[in-house]
Amino acid sequence: MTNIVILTGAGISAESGLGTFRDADGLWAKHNIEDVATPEGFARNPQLVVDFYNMRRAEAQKAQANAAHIALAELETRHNGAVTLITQNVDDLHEKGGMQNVLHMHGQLNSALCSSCDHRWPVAQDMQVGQICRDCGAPTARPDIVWFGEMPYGMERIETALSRADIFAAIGTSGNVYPAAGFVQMAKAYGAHTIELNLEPSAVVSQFDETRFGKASETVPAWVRDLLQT
Ligand code: BV8
Repeated sequence: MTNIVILTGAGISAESGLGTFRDADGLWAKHNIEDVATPEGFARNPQLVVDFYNMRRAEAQKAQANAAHIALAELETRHNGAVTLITQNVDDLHEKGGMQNVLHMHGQLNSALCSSCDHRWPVAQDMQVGQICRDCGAPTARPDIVWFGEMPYGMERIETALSRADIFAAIGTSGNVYPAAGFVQMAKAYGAHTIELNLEPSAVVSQFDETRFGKASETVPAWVRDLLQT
């Protein structure tokens, strides 16, 4: 019974047409991180930030899961040990691909958060600046996204899963953002076999026991086939 922990990043959604962050034509090439992915940026110009996430929510809604998302859902169904999927992605393509349990450590486009009372509720349409909280009625709704300088979600569950991992895989992430980029080190310290599946070497590639380079829609189904045959 092997426990598998998987961390995904924007690269797994690239072939579904969603932009990554740090590729040449990525989101950070068109937007300033400080302006759209920090609490200070939101305080400075909430309309810019709300528009940025409205645009990404609309794009994600039109996007379809690709073979990589679908392969991971098959692994979750057929693997006889635990499969813990942690994603840095805020889209719902893992869910669209059939994954039952997804830990969105950086939040989700389809969720709103009230800055006053911490209430969360599903959103499918555009959000507005000063949107009213469905619970406390204050005009303090914001996108339910973890910005830089904010605590990622689920860290205790993540650390527990990493401490029990026999296999840790990072898929489609450049390894630039912490604490996610540090998970491989934690898993390794607990004795996990670590593998990176990416289009090109990440910033933390040297910490992996195994690497498989290529497009996620090809490397992930092949890796899942290998796992399910063992
Ligand atoms: C925190 C919002 C503390 C959601 C995001 C100095 C040193 C170390 C750390 C820090 C530091 N200074 C500041 C920090 C902390 C900071 C950080 O790490 N900064 C970095 C930039 C240095 N981290 C934080 O602030 C985090 N919080 O530390 O809190 C704390 C403690 C106590 C109490 C309070 C607070 C919060 C981090 C979350 C920030 N939010 N985004 C959104 O808008 O989506 S991060 C952003 O980057 C996204 O979430 C994204 O998921 C994440 C990682 O990017 P990737 O997914 O890796 O995407 P990227 O484009 O970079 O790479 C894509 C990869 O895919 C590439 O490798 C490419 O080759 C590959 N690829 C492309 N196509 C394909 C492919 N692979 C396969 N197939 C393909 N077809």
